[in-house]
Amino acid sequence: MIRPGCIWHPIPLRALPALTDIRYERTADGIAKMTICRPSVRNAFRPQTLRELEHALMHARDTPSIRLVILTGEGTLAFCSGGDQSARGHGGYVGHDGIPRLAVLDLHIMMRRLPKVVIAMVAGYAVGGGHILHLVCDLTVAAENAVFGQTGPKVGSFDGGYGSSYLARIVGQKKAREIWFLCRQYSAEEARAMGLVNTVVPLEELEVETVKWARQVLEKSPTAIACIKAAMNADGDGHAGLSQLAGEATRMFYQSEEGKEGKKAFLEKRKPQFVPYVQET
Ligand code: S0N
Repeated sequence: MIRPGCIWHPIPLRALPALTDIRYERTADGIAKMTICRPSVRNAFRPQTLRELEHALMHARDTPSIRLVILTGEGTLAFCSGGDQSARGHGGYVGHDGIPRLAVLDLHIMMRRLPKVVIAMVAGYAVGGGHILHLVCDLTVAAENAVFGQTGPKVGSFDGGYGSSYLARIVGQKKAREIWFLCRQYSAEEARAMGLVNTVVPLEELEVETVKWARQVLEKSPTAIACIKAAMNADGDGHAGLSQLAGEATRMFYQSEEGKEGKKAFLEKRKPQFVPYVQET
């Protein structure tokens, strides 16, 4: 028999390296901004970019004083041009470790599950996987120079997840098929007309207007916002969506006297007294 002590070795958890592909900043009043900083490739994402965005999203989720996230791209030419084609190998995008992955799908889910609003601030191209990134955001503020579209069938890729079914929910089946089958580019105004973006503003007003939208959200009840986001996602996200929505209910239940009584009774090794909390329905 192998003694457990002989085969098990601790796994050192490496601290995340300094950010190279994104900038992560915040305002004093609780707005975080994540900027993809790869302008020489129109802010295309590689595995490292996605890893950094995931790390920043986890930080935003776990920091109560951060109440909203703005996702954007460096410069005025592109929000994001999707997966970096030079990092694309067989079976996914290859990072430093040489393993091909389709990690952007995890990022989509993290953005959907974040109980805080995510606003896409789009200048220039939001195409391919970059188009899906803005799609998955809760709101999109676009500059007049913004250009939207899918490129997958031109470059030999496609997103059958949120990039297809959720897109069709937003713009309708016919339009979504047009977007994917023809791979056309759409102006900011065309995107607004099909419900893909919330508002279009002059490029020089993009950040001011996005922060204005963000601050209007910040004035609202954070619990109401978290619950409504979870509720809107629930029908598209199946059990995972229901779990997120129910998680918000659980969080509130934990804060109630009834919820606290269950825990207190367990720790005091007595029977819980739930009778005072019986409600008439
Ligand atoms: C963005 C476009 C329209 C900009 O055109 P413009 O302004 O004329 O500039 P260019 O001269 O074309 O580009 C400037 C430089 O940037 C490089 N570059 C641009 N985009 C990319 C890119 N995506 N990857 C790598 N490099 C890029 C150019 O090569 C050029 O470099 P230099 O200066 O050295 O010549 C135009 O550039 C364009 O059409 N870009 C390609 C858009 C595209 O097809 N993107 C990929 C689409 N596919 C995906 O996004 C993958 C989806 C995905 O991620 C996924 C899907 C399902 C499941 C999982 C995944 C997953 O990966 O996890």
